Amino acid sequence: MADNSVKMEDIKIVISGLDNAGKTSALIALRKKYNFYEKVRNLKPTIKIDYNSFDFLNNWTINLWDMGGQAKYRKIYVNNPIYFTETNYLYYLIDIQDELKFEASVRYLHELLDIYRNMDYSNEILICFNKYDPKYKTNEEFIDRIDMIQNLILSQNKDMKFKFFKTSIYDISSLSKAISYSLNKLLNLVTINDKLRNIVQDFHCNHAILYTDTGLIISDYYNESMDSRDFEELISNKINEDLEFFQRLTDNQVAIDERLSFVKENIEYVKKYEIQLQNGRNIFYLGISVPFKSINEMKVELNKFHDQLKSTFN
Ligand SMILES: Nc1nc2c(ncn2[C@@H]2O[C@H](COP(=O)(O)OP(=O)(O)O)[C@@H](O)[C@H]2O)c(=O)[nH]1
Ligand SMILES: [Mg+2]
Repeated sequence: MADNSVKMEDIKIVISGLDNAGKTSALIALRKKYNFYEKVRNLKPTIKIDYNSFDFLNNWTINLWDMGGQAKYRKIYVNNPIYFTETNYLYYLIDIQDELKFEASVRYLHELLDIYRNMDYSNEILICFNKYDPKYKTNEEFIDRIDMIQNLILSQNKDMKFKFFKTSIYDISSLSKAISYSLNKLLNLVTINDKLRNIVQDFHCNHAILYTDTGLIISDYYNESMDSRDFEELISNKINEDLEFFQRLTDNQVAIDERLSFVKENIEYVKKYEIQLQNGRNIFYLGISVPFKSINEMKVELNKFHDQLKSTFN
């Protein structure tokens, strides 16, 4: 029998931070996307390490190591750096609501950074200011706090690279953006990014966002004249809506090829793409906001997009 199996490459992502930073919740929220709040409220502290894994585009197995953050476990990890070997990406969550723990959190981060300095980790360290719930978005105190911690981390670790995110389980798009950022580095997205930019510019769209069926954001492009705060919020809401929609389709095994709705003078259009592979298939959704009058022309363009996806992802 011919062996059609394609070897999946393992990617190790370590999710660390003090206990109660929201690590386990973030992973549950990312996976479930809706109706998870009850589950998250009743979480017990993670015992040592929780492993989660999922397939990414039929090419990678993403292994998430949720490192229980209680002091006794932190001590075990720090004394046994073997836990951290072969990390592809380190995410570190800081609970932005718990002022009393900032110092301890930065201290533990520095312990981890010392371990990673002695390993050949050359990627960015991904820092999430977590529990930055939508209601705090305009809160000056929170913004100042985040600035302060960010500057502290940067000034004390000039030899390392960082990328900062503001995340919350009450805004799944923020979590999806954070995790997608590192996974997208595994891909060569130049053609896809260019294509989305061209579509948005040529058809005067507000946005175009390409997702996997598991809700990772592969590529996105926004109309540059719309970079206000309001627009950012609008887009987050839009992404959250899309993510819930895709997840509900999967959970209920509903197959649709497109969806169309009207928002003011625009059409919000979602198109599903299936790319057949030797060892399965990749499913993508493209969400796009296009002026009403251009929808027919746009649909022709989006049919062509299938070929670009195919040449990039198989
Ligand atoms: N307000 C808010 N609470 C959160 C968020 N994420 C987690 N929590 C709460 O924080 C507590 C600890 O979460 P958990 O995931 O167990 O933290 P862990 O110890 O880092 O794994 C739980 O009660 C969650 O409901 C968030 O984004 N915003
Ligand atoms: Mg936990």
